[in-house]
Amino acid sequence: MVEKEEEKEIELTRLIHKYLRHDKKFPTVWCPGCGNGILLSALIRAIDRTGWDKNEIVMVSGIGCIGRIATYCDFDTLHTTHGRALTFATGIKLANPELKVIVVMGDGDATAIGGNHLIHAARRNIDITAIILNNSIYGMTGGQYSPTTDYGRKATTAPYGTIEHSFDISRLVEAAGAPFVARGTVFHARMLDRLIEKALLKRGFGVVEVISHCHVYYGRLNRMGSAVDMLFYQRDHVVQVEKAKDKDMTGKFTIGVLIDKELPVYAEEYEHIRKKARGEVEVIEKVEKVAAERPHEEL
Ligand SMILES: Cc1ncc(C[n+]2csc(CCOP(=O)(O)OP(=O)(O)O)c2C)c(N)n1
Ligand code: SF4
Repeated sequence: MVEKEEEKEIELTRLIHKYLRHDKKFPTVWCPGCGNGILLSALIRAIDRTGWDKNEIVMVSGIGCIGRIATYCDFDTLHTTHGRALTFATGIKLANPELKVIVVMGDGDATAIGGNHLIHAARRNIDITAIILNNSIYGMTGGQYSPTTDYGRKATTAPYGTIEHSFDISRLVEAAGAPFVARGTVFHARMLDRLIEKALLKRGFGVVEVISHCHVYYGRLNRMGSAVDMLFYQRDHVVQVEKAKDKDMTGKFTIGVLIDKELPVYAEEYEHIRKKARGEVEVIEKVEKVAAERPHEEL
């Protein structure tokens, strides 16, 4: 048992040294107990398992507490303007489709000011992984309600409870056309890294909605208790997607892989159009056809 614990610690130290700017940027700005740290560790575990070279990865984040994640990661990183992380990421991917582009956003960043970019990135099927940390509030700016704050819940801008109805982020991106959508929680930390790994390896726009907690604002204003109480809240309100059929889902949400399908990817289609415009496609298609018919001949 002790040996196992030691092994885990060694593994964690290895990941910290390999992937984080541990000697320059820590401690984080995050409040003790915030779910952001759990996401950070799940993310580096998932990245490590892909086997990707660090130099192939670009991490892009927006503004918000979770937006600071890019500061702590030792990849090529871009900490962009609020709501625009996906637009910067799209530019990077189109300029160099070989890069693995990971975008991390908060619920406010992704679905309020950046909502437009989110639905269009999903619709276009840009080959990017988008991780959306959903803590149901604007953490960084002091607890204003966001598009994911549940009806009736309190925020600093809704002291009597919000009268707006919340988005279901996963269903939103599914409806917009994303070929891979998963939802996890920071309570289910081990499952979370598996979901992120799947999204990273997915060809196309992969979205992972991560249900988390901001005990400092959302928790306090809505009397939900400590960070630990809020983690237990997540535990008690989820159903694994495979077990959700015929279950009463009132007040609950599903976790797991919600959508996984194949669709043409934007950067490849775009390259094809460029070749067509330059008159090169016909030639390439002809060469390929001849090669298939006469595999052993010199062309
Ligand atoms: C153009 C612009 N509008 C508004 C802001 C102020 N602002 C900074 S962070 C933030 C909300 C962050 O909330 P969320 O994306 O949910 O992330 P969290 O802090 O909860 O992790 C806002 C509105 C800004 N920085 N830039
Ligand atoms: S304000 Fe909320 S979201 Fe931001 S670091 Fe603190 S607990 Fe986390």
